[in-house]
Amino acid sequence: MFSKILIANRGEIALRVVRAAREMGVATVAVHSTADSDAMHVRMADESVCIGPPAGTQSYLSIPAIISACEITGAEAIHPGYGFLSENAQFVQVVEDHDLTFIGPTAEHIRIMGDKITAKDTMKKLGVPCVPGSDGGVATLEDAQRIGEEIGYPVIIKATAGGGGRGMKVAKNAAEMEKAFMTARAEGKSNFGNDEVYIEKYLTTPRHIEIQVFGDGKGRAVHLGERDCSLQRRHQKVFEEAPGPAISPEERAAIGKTCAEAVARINYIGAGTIEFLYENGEFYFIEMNTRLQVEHPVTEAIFGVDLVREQIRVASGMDMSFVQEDLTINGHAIEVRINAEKLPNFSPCPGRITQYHAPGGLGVRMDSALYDGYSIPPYYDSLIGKLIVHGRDRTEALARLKRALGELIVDGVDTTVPLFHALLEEEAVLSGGYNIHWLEHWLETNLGDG
Ligand code: MV4
Repeated sequence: MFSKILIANRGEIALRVVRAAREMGVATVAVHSTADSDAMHVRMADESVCIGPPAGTQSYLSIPAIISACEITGAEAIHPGYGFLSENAQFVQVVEDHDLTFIGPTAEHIRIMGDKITAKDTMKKLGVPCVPGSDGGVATLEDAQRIGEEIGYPVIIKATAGGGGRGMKVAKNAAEMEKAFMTARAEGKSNFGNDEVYIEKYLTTPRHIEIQVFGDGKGRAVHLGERDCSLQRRHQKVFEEAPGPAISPEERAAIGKTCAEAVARINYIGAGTIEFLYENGEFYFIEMNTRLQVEHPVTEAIFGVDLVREQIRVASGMDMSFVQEDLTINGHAIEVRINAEKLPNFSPCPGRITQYHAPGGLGVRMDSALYDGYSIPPYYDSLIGKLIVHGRDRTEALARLKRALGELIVDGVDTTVPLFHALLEEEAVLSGGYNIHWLEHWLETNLGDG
């Protein structure tokens, strides 16, 4: 096991990693920008290093600064959290070149899954069900039009370097193909320096279901069921739950086995998420995320495992602390993302927290780096906390969520808390009968958003 690890991140996820490491007897190094000198992750870690000015590009994304921080503190491994350098294959290469350990997958796995055509091709060969569409990239408009006719409209054109909703265009019919194809290519070129695109059948009313997988890098892997993350706004998740209200135990076991076997075959190491669209009882692979996700706590709640602890274990060469048969689901968990944002437009709302009180009690977990008097800097993501509730069933989890939201006090800035109070009055949320479009329609109707 490592003696000391460095956390190349900030906010609640940096705290999350400090907590896991401390329970394992592993010392932690926080890194921070000059804007984060007073941040909670700096206070809670064993030691800290200032790595640059406020801009993420000059601090949390600065590979030389982070490697230097490892060298001066003697940290042996780096946990990247999510975002920032967590899915940067070049960073992983540099980490390894300095004889440090990246707590996450290999550069090669990150590279494969970062290119969406390669990811899909890889998953297809591993037996994972994919959305029908082009076989690889589509180079010309003529090919795009032919494929449109073959698979039938509507279709979606996606940039291979995109993902998470960036660089996608829908063509509802043949007449829309030219514009959609050209725009997707142009956006791929300008946003990612890569104009390669692929085409899929456009699924009109799916749910976003993602399977949590975990590998030891030695050919063993498990799945930890699914999360339903369909409630999103502009590709930002706002409410996530596990298990998925639409997924049966038989479906979970089958897709979970497929995913676990797939990642075992490629010797995947660490936490991964295989994203699917789910429609009419079928799963369709769209992307794989090679990182710990923001919403990992709902999976931790229902399986009773510490995913960050497992990440650190396997990165140090140890085995996972469980096998598939040990992993059984207990109850239901829901996470809501508390953002410092002003409704109805979700505009960022940084500023000073005049009062903070975290909810507590049975089945309540608040992952946040807030404290009384803290000033939320304007330079980073607006996520300031995640409220995760766990109950014996979905009904209990919903009641607990409402109760916990009522206890939460975040004064001084606007937050997304009022949105959750309102959503908990909605039949579609209470019944779990939503899809990926439900929230955006609701926001338009109820807040005039969009
Ligand atoms: C799709 C789709 C419909 N059909 N692919 C958006 C994010 C990226 N991960 C994939 N996305 C989509 N891909 C096919 N073939 C609809 C979306 C999509 C979506 C997916 C998940 C959650 C929210 C979404 C909102 C709009 C569109």
